[in-house]
Amino acid sequence: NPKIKDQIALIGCPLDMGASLRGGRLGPEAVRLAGLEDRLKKIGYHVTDHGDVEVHNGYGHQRAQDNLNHLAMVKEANEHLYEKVDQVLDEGALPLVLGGDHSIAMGTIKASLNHYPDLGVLWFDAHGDINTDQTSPSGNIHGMPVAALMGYGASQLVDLGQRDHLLKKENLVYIGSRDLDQGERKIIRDLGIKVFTMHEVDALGAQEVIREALDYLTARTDHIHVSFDMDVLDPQVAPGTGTKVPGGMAYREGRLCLECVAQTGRLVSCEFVEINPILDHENKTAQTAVSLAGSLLGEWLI
Ligand code: EXY
Ligand code: MN
Ligand code: MN
Ligand code: MN
Repeated sequence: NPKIKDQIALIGCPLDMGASLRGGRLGPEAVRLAGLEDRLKKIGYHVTDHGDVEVHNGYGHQRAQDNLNHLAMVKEANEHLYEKVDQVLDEGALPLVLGGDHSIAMGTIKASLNHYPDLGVLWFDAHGDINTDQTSPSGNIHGMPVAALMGYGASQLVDLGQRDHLLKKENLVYIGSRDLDQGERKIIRDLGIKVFTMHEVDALGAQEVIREALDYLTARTDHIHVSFDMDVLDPQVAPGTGTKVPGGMAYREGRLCLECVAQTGRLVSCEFVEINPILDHENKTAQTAVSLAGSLLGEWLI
């Protein structure tokens, strides 16, 4: 049976220019202050905090003519993240990346694909993040990483990091979707991507959804990446995030799903994103991220 690596590399990517709201840049530090490193050490991992990758954020928000808002800043941060994640994977560690807005999944996942071309991705999110510059209603790049990882949309995003390995459409599973744009629905349908919306989580239960999702992925690959957008949780559980959508997952549903991923032993990389302390109450959302990172790394499994 596969086993999760015993070396964890924490990497912060304090970028928030992929979103409309500022504040996600404070996410990595909020998660550190909520005690992530000690929590993981208690489970028995060797944990190294690599600090934050170099990021340049601006202030305010500008809608770009080409519908790729703040492209230069988003691209630069992702290039730095790509290099860092690639390096820690070379060293044999499991990267746990802290965001930051969800555009940073481009850097993390491209580096993980460089090591595991057959990588399977579990995308926990209220959103699809599969817009292109052609379909995006906002121009915000945190709504585009999945498309870019599959080779769709702006070449400036598709060409970031390695170009040899794209994320395969059959190697992605969405969980918790409940706010998909019309263009995104069409892409998801046309590509036949596996998706468990909140409707399925409610109707089937989290246990059945994660079982089906993991059966589907583990039949295709031994290597799993978890991209966890805090807005997959209900806003009452995770108020500190920028694009809240009612009717999200309960804390215990999130925990159960992530523990089931841990049980497969196939996790090779992960990220917790869209943590915005400015919108939070007493760092509750960062604390929840710490607990869920514990679950994903098998905290309560014996
Ligand atoms: N689908 C909307 C857009 O593309 O603008 C909202 C995207 C929000 C993305 C958040 C991070 O998951
Ligand atoms: Mn630079
Ligand atoms: Mn997202
Ligand atoms: Mn989201």
